[in-house]
Amino acid sequence: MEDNVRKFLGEHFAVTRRHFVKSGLFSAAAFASPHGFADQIEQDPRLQQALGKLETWLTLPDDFQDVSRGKPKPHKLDDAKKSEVGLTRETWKLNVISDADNPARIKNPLAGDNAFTFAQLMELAQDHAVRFSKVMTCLNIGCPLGNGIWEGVPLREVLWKTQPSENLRRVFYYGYHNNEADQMFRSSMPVGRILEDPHGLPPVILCYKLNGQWLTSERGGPVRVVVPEAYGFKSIKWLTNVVLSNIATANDTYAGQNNDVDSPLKTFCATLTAPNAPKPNEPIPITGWAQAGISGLSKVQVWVSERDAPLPEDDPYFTTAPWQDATILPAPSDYGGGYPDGKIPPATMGFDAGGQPHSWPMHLSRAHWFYLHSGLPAGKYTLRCRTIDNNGAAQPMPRPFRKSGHAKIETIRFEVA
Ligand SMILES: Nc1nc2c(c(=O)[nH]1)N[C@H]1C(S)=C(S)[C@@H](COP(=O)(O)O)O[C@H]1N2
Ligand SMILES: [Mo]
Repeated sequence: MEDNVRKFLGEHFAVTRRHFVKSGLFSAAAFASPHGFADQIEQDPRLQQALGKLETWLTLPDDFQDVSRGKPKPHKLDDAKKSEVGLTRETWKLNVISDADNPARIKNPLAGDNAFTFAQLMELAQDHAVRFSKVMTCLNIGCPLGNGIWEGVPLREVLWKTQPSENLRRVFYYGYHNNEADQMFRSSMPVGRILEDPHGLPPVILCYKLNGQWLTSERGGPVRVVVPEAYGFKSIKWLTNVVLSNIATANDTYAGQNNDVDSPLKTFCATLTAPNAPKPNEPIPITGWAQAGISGLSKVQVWVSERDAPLPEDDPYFTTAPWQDATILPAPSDYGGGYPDGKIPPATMGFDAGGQPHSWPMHLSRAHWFYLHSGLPAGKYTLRCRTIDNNGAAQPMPRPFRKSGHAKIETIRFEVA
């Protein structure tokens, strides 16, 4: 590189770096290495623009996409009605009872005058509250709904209050559904998952805060279930009833719609900024998001092929294609999400006392990535992107089935002209 060019880039880069550090997308440390990905950012203003458009790591509670059922949707009820049916913190009541059809033996059902209240939840929270990050993703939608820090009390703390002794194998639960049986949306978990956390997983919680703010009605407040490793349908909103049962199998409402209701989150990715009519031989900035499923996220990769070139035979998932590694963005300096200082609060699982992540990308959360393609001659092309999990499995494996959650390799067609 010519010295004067280097000098120009140096000055320009200082401005870029300040901009990105200030915007919170990168920490100053991320820019410290002279020949890392920062070089690519330095050299391409359109990549800078695309990165500048990325959402913060945490989604603002109001920016989550909504998957709510009900006529009317419970969060659309007026305040008086919400108060009447227990959808406010002041009036919320949770029943925790035995299943009449498959009874579990419990000594102390929580119902009627003995129903569990929000004040009691807050009492438990003093000693038992936990918070952790989780990406909320619908099994049937191809992109995450939002990434947040969810705070709550482990469901087992409330379960033990019922004094169960035997015949308890499954816990199912549902929320307010306008008191119409056919509007009920129910999920279930094996009791073992509620009582004990597999290595590295946070507990199943009764969640009352998202990103440090009271859970809004739209997000399922005052209280919803959050299952860290599960798709969204296990995280029941406007929770009103938990049923302790001796039923041996899942009885989720979602099972009736051909969904694999035991499928934990998959690792997958897609683009956010895709090639947009690039000019010949000009660099092509690409950005996207990725979800770290239960088996983690080790790489995002992209592959650009000529549209008319034959595809590899007997290789439906393109495992032998010349995939290129993209850059997964490092932990940001500003996590966003509505935290006033953009910092992760103390005692958040997965982060140290200073708010630094123990590992990155964060397990069961969303990451962002970019790739700067060096440019292509005029022609028609296909861009694909995929993830590699921590076991070395490439998307859409190891569970390619659509109704176990979306993990299809994204395919984008574009033309260089
Ligand atoms: N009570 C109730 N809880 C529910 C649902 C619902 O329709 N009713 N939808 C579920 C589904 S399918 C998903 S994907 C998540 C979405 O959470 P969100 O709307 O907060 O983004 O909520 C789940 N919890
Ligand atoms: Mo969903």
